[in-house]
Amino acid sequence: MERRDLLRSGLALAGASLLPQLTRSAAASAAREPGQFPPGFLWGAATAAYQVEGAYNEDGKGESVWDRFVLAPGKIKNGDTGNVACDSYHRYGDDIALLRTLNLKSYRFSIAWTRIQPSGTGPANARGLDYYDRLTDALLEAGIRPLPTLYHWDLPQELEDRGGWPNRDTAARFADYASIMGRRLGDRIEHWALFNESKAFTQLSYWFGVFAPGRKDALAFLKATHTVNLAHGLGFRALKTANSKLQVGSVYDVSPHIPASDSAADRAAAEAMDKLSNLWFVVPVLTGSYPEGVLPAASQAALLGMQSGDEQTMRADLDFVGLNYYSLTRVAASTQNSGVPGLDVTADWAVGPDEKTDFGWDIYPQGFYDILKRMQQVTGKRPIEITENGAAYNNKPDATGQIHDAKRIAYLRAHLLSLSRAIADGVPVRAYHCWSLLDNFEWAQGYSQRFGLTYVDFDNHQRRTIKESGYWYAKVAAANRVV
Ligand code: IFM
Repeated sequence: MERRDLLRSGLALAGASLLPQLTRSAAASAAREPGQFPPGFLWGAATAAYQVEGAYNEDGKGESVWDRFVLAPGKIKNGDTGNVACDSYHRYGDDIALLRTLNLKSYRFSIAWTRIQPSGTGPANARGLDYYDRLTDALLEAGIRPLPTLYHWDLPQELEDRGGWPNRDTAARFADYASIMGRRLGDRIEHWALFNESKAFTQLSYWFGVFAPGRKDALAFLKATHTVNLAHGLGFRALKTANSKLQVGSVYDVSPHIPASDSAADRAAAEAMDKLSNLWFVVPVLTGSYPEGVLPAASQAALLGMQSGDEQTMRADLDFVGLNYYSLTRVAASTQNSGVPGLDVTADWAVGPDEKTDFGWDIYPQGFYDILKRMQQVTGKRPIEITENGAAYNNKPDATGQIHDAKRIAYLRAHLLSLSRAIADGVPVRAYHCWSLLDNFEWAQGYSQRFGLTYVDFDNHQRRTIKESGYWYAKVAAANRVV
């Protein structure tokens, strides 16, 4: 049997037979102890290409919007870049060894589009494909399920130069890229996520201008949201055409939206922002239409650049849904013009009375339970994977080199208890991925915010040291319950 056939048959055992069983057991979860997870629950960790890979210009990789953005003065704390990051491009073997030490069975990573199509169009770059081929094979050999995300924010710069996500043609380009990946890795990777956090990157990149490419243009933002929804439908079908057995989902960042006060204006603002943030991507993809009550009905189609047939194009009957949860969002009506017609609001993760992480985000584990129950009303019986959850704490090694991060353990413990309650109450969650396996490049914050279960010494050859939280999480994964 050839090595690839061997891996493929391994996948049939590791993925295809395991996960349906998880879905069944999650549904039949009734009488479990608090903090106990269903048999077969999948424990994992997550990273993303630009945040960990480095090797920004190696092996034919093209320039992405983040490669360009980090060079602009004042955009990234301390002038940091992802040029080297955790050097996972060369050290993916070390990362897989870490996953094994942590008893994890699922690795969520992302694929850098610019390694595959350096300019975002045209033929595939063989050396880029080879990298993800090696990573995939090494994960499968280690008994770890690969869960790639096709788009974690690193748009090819040439596509941005042609208009970026506000240009609806970008949806078709994304589908071409998805097709290349499905054809190359679909024989070994069963589960695929299309996008990471469509809400975060469209808002931050095109509306607020703090993420690459740094545009502050509310109308461009609205168009970007629609192109991304079209790309979901097209990308979904591209993967299914490449291999009809693929299980295709997407990852949504969700958060309960709480009015900052009981005033009617704040309550209306919270309701509208909830729809724009929690529902604006998943609802159109599942139903073909946008939530009402955000944009003025008469101008919505024009604002989004909708064309006849788009309702069908963006629809995709996702096989699973990925949810990321970090904090709650407090929303207030604002007198400032946001640029989005009918939506003058402020929304923040760091203004409540709750204890904060080092990033300043409110710690609110109950919100994890609440938002899972709420999203289940939209996603129905579809299996859910928690694709990210975690906290930034910036503990440094002590004199003996150990990293004591008790606050991260407390954060994870409280959130896992909430999650186990949601599962016991019928939310069909089959997997949890901690953000992140490694301290990494935290976008506009550079390396100043550490989310890792593993400490990375960026001044010392990216040396990795598992933190106390990592060893604790390894015990949770082995016991399948909160310890
Ligand atoms: O680091 C990010 C990740 O890229 C997307 N989700 C939130 C994380 C923490 O900010």
